[in-house]
Amino acid sequence: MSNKPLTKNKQVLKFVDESAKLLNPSEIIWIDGSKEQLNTIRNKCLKTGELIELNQEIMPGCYLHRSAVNDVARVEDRTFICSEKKEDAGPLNNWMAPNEAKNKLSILFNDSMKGRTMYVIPFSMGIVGSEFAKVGIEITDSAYVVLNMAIMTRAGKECLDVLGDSNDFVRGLHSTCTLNAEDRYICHFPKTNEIWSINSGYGGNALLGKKCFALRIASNQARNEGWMAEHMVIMGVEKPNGEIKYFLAAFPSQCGKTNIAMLVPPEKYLKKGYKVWCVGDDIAWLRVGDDGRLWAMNPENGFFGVAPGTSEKTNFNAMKAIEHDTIFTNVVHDLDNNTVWWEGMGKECPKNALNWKGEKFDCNSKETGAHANSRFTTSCKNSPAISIEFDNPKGVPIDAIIFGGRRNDTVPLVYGAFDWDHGVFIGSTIGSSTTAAQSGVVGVTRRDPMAMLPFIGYNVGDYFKHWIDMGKKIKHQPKIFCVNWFRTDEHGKFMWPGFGENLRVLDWMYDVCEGKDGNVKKSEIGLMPNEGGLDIEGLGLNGDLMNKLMNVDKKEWAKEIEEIKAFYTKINDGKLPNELKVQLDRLEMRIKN
Ligand code: GTP
Ligand code: SPV
Ligand code: MN
Repeated sequence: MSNKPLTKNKQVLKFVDESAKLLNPSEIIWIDGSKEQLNTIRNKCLKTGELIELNQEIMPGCYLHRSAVNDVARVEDRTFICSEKKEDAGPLNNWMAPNEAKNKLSILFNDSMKGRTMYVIPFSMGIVGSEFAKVGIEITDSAYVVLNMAIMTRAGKECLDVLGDSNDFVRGLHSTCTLNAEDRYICHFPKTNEIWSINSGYGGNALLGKKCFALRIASNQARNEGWMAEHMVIMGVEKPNGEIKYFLAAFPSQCGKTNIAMLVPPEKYLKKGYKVWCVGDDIAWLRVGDDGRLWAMNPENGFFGVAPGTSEKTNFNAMKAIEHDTIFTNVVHDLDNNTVWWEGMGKECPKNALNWKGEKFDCNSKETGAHANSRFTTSCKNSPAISIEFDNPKGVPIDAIIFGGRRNDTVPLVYGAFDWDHGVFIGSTIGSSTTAAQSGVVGVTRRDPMAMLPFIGYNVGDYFKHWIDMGKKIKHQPKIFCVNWFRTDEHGKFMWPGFGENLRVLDWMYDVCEGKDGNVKKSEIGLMPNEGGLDIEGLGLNGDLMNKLMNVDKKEWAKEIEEIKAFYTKINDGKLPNELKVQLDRLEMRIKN
């Protein structure tokens, strides 16, 4: 039942032929992007049980998927950068020699699609045919991956049309094979723009356009071509006068990117006329424009958002977006009305339901019903707050870059960098508590530079250097800030209300970008809001709590500096830019004085 190739491009045909020889599928389906074809594939999934049709009256176009129980998150320990030289992968990546990886994985890929359909997905990261977009082709045996890629990227025949005869496309080879976790590998070949992923069907392991291409491979391309690929939100903050400034925010996985990208202003701000627009919630490709500003575009077309904690209160726009045409993965299945549920949804726990594994769910059970890394896949266009610039191939000009992490101590609610290099230093040293987005221990603090620890596709020292060098090329540099929504009191409770109220912090930044220096004072670690600079009216936060939120504790910072030193030592194989060493020395001096 194979369909005809959708291109005459010899390189593409060669890639597909060679893959088919290795994988030995029973049929080959080229994804043209049409509704009809996706419908056929969806119907097939309903028959095989890969998808469960949800209540089409309440949630039209919505489906539930359960992944294998051993396959629920990215696997950083099985993710490899296969550069020719080990040094080029650097100290923070797993490395395998390209030949070794290919030999090892070829054995696993061999015949792995026997009796299965091989799908060929042509897709574009960025607006199809635009100057800043890049084409990829993912070969996969997972219909679930096809349906997700059709939401997360711009997929279909037109991507091949714009590719023409060109050999400039990323080759992604993916097979769920046996889902054996011991033979799970996510390998990247930066030199040849290839990705080989086997034995996982989940998220960033399998939707190859996302972390594998748009960050790990693209960070290499970006470095070579003079741009940047970052794990960042792109959002517009509109003031009551109608002016919009665009911000980037880099937070590690499960630290609030989707939430801030879709932020709903608090009542008081809404009334004044503030609006927030989402351009992207996870990945940003950044370039310097002819105007000397930094421009950002979202290479993705959908949101692959964390479900637990998403409610009308925390993320109204996401709740709206997922009302229709959405795939839910590993959430609770409410059998009474055939809908979905998760912890923190703000709705009563369903009495008659199945947990993420498909077992009877008891609301009193200690285990959560939805997996902590359960997700929804939905089109960006579904969000009521999507920016009108979303389809602008040039993207948007950036005024501020925000770094952040999940820290229960040390790091205050907000501070700003003195200048670009100081901002790069702050980004390079971000620490964050690990979450369920990656397999491994949850809740330990680790350095996650620029929220890119698992995504920098080359040597981290070179990556920092690239950040410093880019700063020199940007005539009108964005201001750089650091935030921490997660500081806790002595009872372990978050002190800052977060979510919509984060707009208050963004508003302070906005004014700093406008040069309103009256709102700013200097501290040992950077610029901070002065008395009254940050609007906390109506939050019920007393002065004492605010002091705790903003406090720079010298003892904690002395410890922080030691941790940064240890981290820098780990990456210092002569590659750590001197600019960052200087910044560390300066911070140490300021804290000691
Ligand atoms: P990835 O998709 O993994 O890259 O994650 P993300 O950075 O988009 O994280 P997301 O916005 O999905 O948030 C993850 C978790 O953080 C959710 O459980 C949210 O409820 C919670 N969260 C987000 N923003 C805030 C905040 O301002 N304060 C607090 N306390 N929690 C937050
Ligand atoms: C993340 O973990 O940062 C995600 C989800 O956005 S995944 O697609 O699995 O990478
Ligand atoms: Mn992410």
